[in-house]
Amino acid sequence: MKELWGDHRQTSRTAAEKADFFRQSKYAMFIHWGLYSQAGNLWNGVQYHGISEWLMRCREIPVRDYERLAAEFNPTAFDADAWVALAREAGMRYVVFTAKHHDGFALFKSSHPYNIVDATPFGRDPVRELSEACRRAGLGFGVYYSQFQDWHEINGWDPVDGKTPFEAYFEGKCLPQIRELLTQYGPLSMIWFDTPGTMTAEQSRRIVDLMRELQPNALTNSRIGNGVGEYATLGDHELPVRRIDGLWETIDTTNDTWGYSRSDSNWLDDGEILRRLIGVVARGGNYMLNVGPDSFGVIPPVIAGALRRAGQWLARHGETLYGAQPSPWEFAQTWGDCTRQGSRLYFHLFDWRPGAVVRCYGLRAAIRSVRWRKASEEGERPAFRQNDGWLEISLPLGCGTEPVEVLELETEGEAGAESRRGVDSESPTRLDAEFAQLRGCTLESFSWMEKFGEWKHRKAVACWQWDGEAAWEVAVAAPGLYKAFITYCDPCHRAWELRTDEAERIVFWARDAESRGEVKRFVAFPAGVLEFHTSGNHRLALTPVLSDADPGTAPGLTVAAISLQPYNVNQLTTTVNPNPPET
Ligand code: JFZ
Repeated sequence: MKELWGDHRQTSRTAAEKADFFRQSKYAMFIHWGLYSQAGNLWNGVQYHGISEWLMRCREIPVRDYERLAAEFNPTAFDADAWVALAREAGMRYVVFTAKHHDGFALFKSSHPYNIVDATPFGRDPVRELSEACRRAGLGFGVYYSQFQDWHEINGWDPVDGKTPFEAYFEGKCLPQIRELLTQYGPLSMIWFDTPGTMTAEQSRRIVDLMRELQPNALTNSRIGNGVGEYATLGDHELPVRRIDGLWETIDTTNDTWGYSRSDSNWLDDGEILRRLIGVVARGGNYMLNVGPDSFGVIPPVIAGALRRAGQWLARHGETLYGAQPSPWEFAQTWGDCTRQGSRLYFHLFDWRPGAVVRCYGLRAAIRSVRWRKASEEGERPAFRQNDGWLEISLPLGCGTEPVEVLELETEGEAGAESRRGVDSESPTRLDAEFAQLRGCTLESFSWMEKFGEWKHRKAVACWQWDGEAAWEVAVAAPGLYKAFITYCDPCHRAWELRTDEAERIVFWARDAESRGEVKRFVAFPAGVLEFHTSGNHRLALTPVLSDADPGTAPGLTVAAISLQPYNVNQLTTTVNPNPPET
């Protein structure tokens, strides 16, 4: 499947006003709906698992057999205004709908006969109805179009007319349908392209030129291929750990499939939706979250409810996200995440306890005021202090009722932040691989599927030499003992060492955390208790322990993070403890 991704992340510059629409929006609804929704991953009486929109390809269903779904497709409950109303209640600012996915079936009236109006008893045009509903609701509207993969014509297991060369498909179906979408459905916010595969730069450029000619205000994402997109689409479900500059988005599913599947009810809840949305905005991106309506045209009620509850939070606190700048820090905090609007910072608390101390290191700005955002009243003003680079905010004893509480800070001027990571004295602190200084080892990007189409992405330190070292520069809030956990996989069953600049060291044995093929099974293992004798700046270094038992083999360990959990701290005290080491 990766061979279909092509050059899918590079982008080119875009006009300011188009970029501004994207930056202001932050949150959008992705909708995958088509003949695969009719099947719901059930085929010939067998229930399959994985992303359901790939059923035809995964099960090698001949075109003629798959077409039978069109004859049955009659989603009588489809109501464009209801879908758009949900997007609006969810706090989403635009909708992107699958006009044609890889199966080649068009969800709009196309001159190509394999379309919902001409080939189904339903006989209506959802692209038209959704574009009009979005305009009525004041939401942007875009379409997903699979410009390279088309299993009904060229990439099919049993193509109708044998192997059509891509150029013939490109000229005969792809460009004509893109032109139909650009000329018959009103203003589009974007066309969202996918899996450019082996398209040439000239072919990608021709699509972009057509868009600029017909709809110059419509954006193009990076999966148009060949670096000519205007904003970057990360890997599916990719939640970046480090801030990313420029225009970009994370796309995500509300369960584990894009298209509707009868066997997938692994729904996100409202808290998870908000934490992912906030985390992506805090790193500088947009979050486009998918729903997969069923064969009747109904968005599963469980996830619709979660989206509405998250939307109620956004109705109270959305100004902390829409149009916000990323966190001054490159990374998330132990207690949650931060966004910025000019000289105002918003601390989003994902997990907190009444009376807890919210602590962060390295803010380069004086704080004028701190207010706990309460929808009902002016909000309480927690006590705070800044000292030695640390900001400490003492939460009142009152209990909050929000899935995410928000502190609003006024700063003297625009806040910046140190790259050095603070080690909290009362909550676990995670040091991610991406922030390590490396020698004799490298930062690698891993992507794998848990089950088909359920992509996971992780950066980790690997390819170690014997003199290799991964080191983190930290600022320790308080001296004392900290229990270290190492999140890793692929161990070579040997000793490793974690050492501080005060010559404190622990040695641990890398035990089994076997991955299976490309599937990386990262596990947080306890490594030992480490002491910092002083607060302030320290250096933590991870290295393989050389022993005569291993003269030839290179040390192997794929390290994703180190977590430092205060030891002996009474976890029942008023501490914020949102990031327990991963398990
Ligand atoms: C593609 C489609 O194949 C899939 O069905 C769904 O529509 C998804 C949104 O997009 O899947 C991809 C494409 C690219 C990557 C991962 C999954 N990628 O670049 O990591």
